[in-house]
Amino acid sequence: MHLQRAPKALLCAACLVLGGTAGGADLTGTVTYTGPLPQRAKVPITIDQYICGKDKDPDDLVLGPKGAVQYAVVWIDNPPAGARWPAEAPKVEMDQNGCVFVPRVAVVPVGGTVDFLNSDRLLHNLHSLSKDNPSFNRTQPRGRTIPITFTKPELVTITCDLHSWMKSWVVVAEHPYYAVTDAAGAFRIAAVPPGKYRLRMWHEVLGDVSREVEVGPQGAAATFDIKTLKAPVQ
Ligand SMILES: [Cu+2]
Repeated sequence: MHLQRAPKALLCAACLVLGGTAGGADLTGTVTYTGPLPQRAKVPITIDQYICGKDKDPDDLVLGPKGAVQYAVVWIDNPPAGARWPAEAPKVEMDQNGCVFVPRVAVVPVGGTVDFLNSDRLLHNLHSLSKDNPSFNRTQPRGRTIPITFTKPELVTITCDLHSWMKSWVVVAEHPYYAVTDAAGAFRIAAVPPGKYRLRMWHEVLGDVSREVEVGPQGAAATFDIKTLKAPVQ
């Protein structure tokens, strides 16, 4: 059966699985940075150049056309009552590939597991700077998968002690109304029931910003246009 012609009841069953709530519409938008930026230099790489290269672009603020910000986290701070992750939450992986974490930011449900991978032909390390979740500090040879389960809501910084420039974040989320912006700065939070919400955005150098948004039966769109840096960029 073609999905577009599926009976309404069937589509609604899909909504339940995906969003954890009955019905709702997309809350979409973009995150941009259109403020001043200092001259940014390449990040020099002094070890393991045969895999890691000689230098790399700074990745603490990744900008696309028109100031599009990648890897901003956007979420509903006051989620609808009964918001919960579906029983079959999506599998989350974070690779170390070319001596960077891919993706730089990942969202995992509370109680969920991130499979940390190493695709590089060298030794990496996983070092969490977590406070609410147990911290971990593990060496990671090539090809070894290290599954880590996160049990408390937290924004966890992950580093590799062997390569000082390597950094990533795991967002341990209590409900599914979270999104991470793509290369076009776009986010999409699916199946949001109509209502008024406080939408929050966090980014490592742009800080933590919130705004009110009203979601109707057709959904809503929201823009975060940031003009000042909250932390120095590389
Ligand atoms: Cu490393």
